[in-house]
Amino acid sequence: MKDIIRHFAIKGNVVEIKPLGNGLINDTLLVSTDGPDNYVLQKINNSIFKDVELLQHNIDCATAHIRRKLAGDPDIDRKVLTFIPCVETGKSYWTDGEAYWRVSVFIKDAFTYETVNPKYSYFAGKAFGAFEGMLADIPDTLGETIPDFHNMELRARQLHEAVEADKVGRMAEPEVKELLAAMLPYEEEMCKAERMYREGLLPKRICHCDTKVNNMMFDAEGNILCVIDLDTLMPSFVFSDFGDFLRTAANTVAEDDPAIEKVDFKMDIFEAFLKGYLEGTASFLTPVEKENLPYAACLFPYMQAVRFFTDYINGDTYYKIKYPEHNLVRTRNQWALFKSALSKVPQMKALL
Ligand code: GN1
Ligand code: MG
Repeated sequence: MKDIIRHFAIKGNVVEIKPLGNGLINDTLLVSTDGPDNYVLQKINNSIFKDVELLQHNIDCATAHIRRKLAGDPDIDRKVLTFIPCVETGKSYWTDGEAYWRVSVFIKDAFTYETVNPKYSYFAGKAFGAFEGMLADIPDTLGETIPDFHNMELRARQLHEAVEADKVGRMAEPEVKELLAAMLPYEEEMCKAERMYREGLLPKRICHCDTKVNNMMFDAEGNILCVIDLDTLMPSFVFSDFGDFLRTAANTVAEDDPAIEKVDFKMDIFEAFLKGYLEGTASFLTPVEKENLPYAACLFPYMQAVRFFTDYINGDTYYKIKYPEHNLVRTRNQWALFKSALSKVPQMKALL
């Protein structure tokens, strides 16, 4: 690890390197130094992010743009991520030709949470709305780091392909068959964003696309500092950011909690987030985007259930798992969340 760090222009000497956080895709490490800053070292999963050059281009452009917007803010270094250039190339990543690594400054006195209360949910809504707003006028062209990442038609197709191929024989499990039969009737309705897009009714904007609760950093007083994990920053529908936050924040339990009888979509979290998000996006959100926010709240648990399920059927090749049934447990959980959210759509519409 120290040999890797050497390729980045960090200040001070490395004292300790240890694992950080619980992402499902990249490997993340905290690098402590005897200098003024500590750092986050990440090994980018380049079998999932196949175009690291594009990925880092998106991140470089977005962080530079946000930095320009925040110019003069005394706390700017805690409000936007700083990536450390590679000593040899000046780029924001280093590769030995096989693995890809990057280093950012570890934000001081900041905290992430796995759950939020309504007050924090309101702040998060405002922050993600403002984040989209800040990127609305970015002059650079950003690409899709994972093509069609939140395209429900693609995710549905991938599920069908997995079922057809049945690579590890899991289609023989009765529960797998049951879950599949339960999911299919909702597929067409859940693909409506793609149809609206083709009809020219829905725009794509630069979105974060991984607005899990734990991708926000708060200061000690509970104010939002910044949004982290920018790998999936790309053109998408605003539903991505609205829906994915609620998928994690409005669930009474974690996304992989086996106690699915406890899964419930919390309306107080929805209400607070909706309020914040509408305030944060007031300057650009269109009526079509707005009226479909309850759909977005259902779409993301659905899409995540389909994605975890596809990975389970494929033999767990995408998400990190801690035990053999992990992806199935996640699927059950997200499926229960989808059903709960769906049952609350009338309430969501009333609040909207
Ligand atoms: C992955 O790595 P992490 O935990 O930030 C995934 C998200 C999923 C999430 C489910 C690139 O995010 O889309 O919603 O797991 N990221 C990618 O927990 O697929
Ligand atoms: Mg993450």
